[in-house]
Amino acid sequence: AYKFWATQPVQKFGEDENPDKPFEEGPIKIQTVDEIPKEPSPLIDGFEWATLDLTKDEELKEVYELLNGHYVEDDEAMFRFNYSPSILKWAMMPPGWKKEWHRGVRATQSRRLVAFIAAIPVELRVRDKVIHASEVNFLCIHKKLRAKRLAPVLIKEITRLCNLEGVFQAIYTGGIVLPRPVSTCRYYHRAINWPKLYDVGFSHLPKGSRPQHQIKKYATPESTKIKGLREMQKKDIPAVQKLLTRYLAKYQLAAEFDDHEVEHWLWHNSDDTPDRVVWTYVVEGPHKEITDFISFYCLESSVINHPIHNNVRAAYLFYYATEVGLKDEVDRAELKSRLNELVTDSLYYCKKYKFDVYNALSLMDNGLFLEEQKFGPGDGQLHYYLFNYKANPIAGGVDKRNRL
Ligand code: YNC
Ligand code: MG
Repeated sequence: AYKFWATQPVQKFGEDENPDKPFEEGPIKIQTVDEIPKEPSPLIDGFEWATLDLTKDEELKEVYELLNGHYVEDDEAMFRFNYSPSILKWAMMPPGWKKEWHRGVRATQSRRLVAFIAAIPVELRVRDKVIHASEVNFLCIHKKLRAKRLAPVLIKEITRLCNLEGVFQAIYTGGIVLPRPVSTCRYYHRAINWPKLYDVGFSHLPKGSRPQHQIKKYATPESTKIKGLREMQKKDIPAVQKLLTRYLAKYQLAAEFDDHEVEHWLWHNSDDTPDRVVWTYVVEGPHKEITDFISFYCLESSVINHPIHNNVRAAYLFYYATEVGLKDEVDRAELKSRLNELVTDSLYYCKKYKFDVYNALSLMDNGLFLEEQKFGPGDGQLHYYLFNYKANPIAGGVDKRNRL
């Protein structure tokens, strides 16, 4: 098993797995840019490499259509992620993005895009070390070309393209088990539009319950409660950046964001994007200081073969931070109550912007509010992987000992 992965610089199952014997963390294989081939490996006959220019609407649309028809589905093939063109730009064109890292495969005759993989730059902190890395995502192969060992070819190509830019480490996530997760999270879901989620088969009626009871259970607040809560504005970027950086410092695995990245990932510029991707709310204190913020982004899923509903509109809880979690002696009870207030208020906005469900992972401090906010565990797991970096395991967040 893992014929391809066994050849790659990743940690193997059964190696260095004694929790009582932590090891020194760092790169697995050391290389320099001049050892890296300047040309891609050849593809099988009839296919060729293509760099996709996502600043061109036609090429963005090609990626959108490939993913819309062939990207990640749930185990029962009821839902498939439907990343909108604006979300794809947001996800693949953050500060420092490179056109070369949007790599595709075309059928030579028809010119049709049949496979894709992407990377973005990320400064990744693993415990006390910061790695100049990439994040690999959107690996997708047309359904008719599956199980032909094309995925390893795409993965080796994106590795080559990262290496050529001096990047030798990467982070990636997936629902499947590969050698070897550095951390594993579970997905949690909080129903907002319960009748629709029930209709599409996402939510079930618990034994002995009635629809009316579920609808009541998942009612959302009539208004927000936190004093000083308002939408993030451009002027808030430096304050949000500082607060986020201080908050993320307590986790063992996190990205580092500068002001430009905070602007890109968290601030919604109402002047452009036709369909909105991200919502961020800050709390402004009496002296104009930003004491908290919370954010979520929109990612729809297509409902496969349903007579009435075509899509489910999901909000994904994104970053948050609060001064309450930053005192020298953090009072868990106080943090818990503040996070619950923030999430409750964000739920008000999820409802206002017509989301059907609010999704979150068992990471950061989410274990402090998931249950109270009526998030229930889903079937999906999300495994986190590091490429060419050896690290001791990092526990997910619902286990409170050791948080991601
Ligand atoms: C996967 N998701 O194990 P072995 S997540 C990594 N991530 O290799 P074939 C995967 N590897 O076991 P198919 C993988 N899925 O023999 C499969 N593999 O060692 C491995 N689905 O290749 C698998 N998107 O071409 C096996 O498989 C080998 O035709 C088999 O293609 C797979 O984006 C796939 O779920 C996933 O489009 C493309 O099923 C296809 O089945 C598909 O015969 C629907 O491949 C969409 C989907 C995956 C979403 C994602 C993260 C990708 C990370 C890739 C690894 C990056 C490493 C870092 C590189 C940069 C380094 C630097 C610097
Ligand atoms: Mg294949």
